Amino acid sequence: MRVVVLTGAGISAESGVPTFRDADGLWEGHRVEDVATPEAFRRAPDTVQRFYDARRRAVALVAPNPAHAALARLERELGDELLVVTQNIDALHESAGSTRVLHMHGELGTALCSSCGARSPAEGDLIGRPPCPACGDRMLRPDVVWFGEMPYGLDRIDAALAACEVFVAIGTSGAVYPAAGFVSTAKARGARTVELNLAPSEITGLFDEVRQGPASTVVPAWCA
Ligand code: BJW
Repeated sequence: MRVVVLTGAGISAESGVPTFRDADGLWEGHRVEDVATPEAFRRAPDTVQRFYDARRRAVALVAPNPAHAALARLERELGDELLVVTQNIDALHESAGSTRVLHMHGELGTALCSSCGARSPAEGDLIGRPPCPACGDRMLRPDVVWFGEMPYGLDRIDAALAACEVFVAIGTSGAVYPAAGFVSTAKARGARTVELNLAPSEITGLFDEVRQGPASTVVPAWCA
């Protein structure tokens, strides 16, 4: 059975990683669209860098929860018939043992050189602006996808959506495109669509099946 799983911030919430748009979310008091942009980085690079450095330090201290573990087990059963497309920039899927993970909004663990495009490990803080190991420019930025930028891996995602029999969205609000459009793409190509979320999302009505509850409970139950 070919399965595409789309994950959002909700799957990492019970590991202690804040979501974006919930009441106690990361961007509370700000419109995400005003902060997560290349313009915001150009205006205040050190502030934005400090914010991602703090998040990198915070996710280094958290552990995967039973939802991440259930998806890793599912991969061991399905092999290359499963693709996890995550919008999350933490590495909790990998920590749980998943290997077929596509980070469409980038990763906290790498830095991107705005000058030459090379990626390098971002293990410590980047606020001191270390030079790019490939070209030497001090143009490193977080390797994340902000509004107005092209998400990673869209061709591979599109091919997987076209071929999948089941599409599952876990812990995502459906507020951000193109990820919010994947359910319609998968459905148009014949897949059964399932939403697993604590609460109704902006696109709940598009799914064939909806299961509500915390990811640490509903994901293992769905995978079983
Ligand atoms: C639980 C739980 C528990 C809580 N258990 N659940 C129409 C079509 C195409 C594009 C656009 C469009 N209209 C506008 C656009 C442009 C724009 C966009 O979407 N804007 C919106 C404001 C409408 N999109 C873009 O600019 C994207 N690029 C782009 O479109 O390129 C051109 C293109 C065109 C056409 C095709 C293809 C490409 C780029 C978007 C980049 C988003 N970047 C961010 C920041 C990344 C770095 C970082 O982490 O800081 O990504 S914003 C932020 O939102 C982050 C997330 O990945 C993303 C989604 O958030 P998510 O994961 O859904 O979190 P929340 O907080 O919103 O929801 C949490 C959910 O969990 C809730 O549902 C809770 O109920 C649930 N939950 N606890 C289970 N315990």
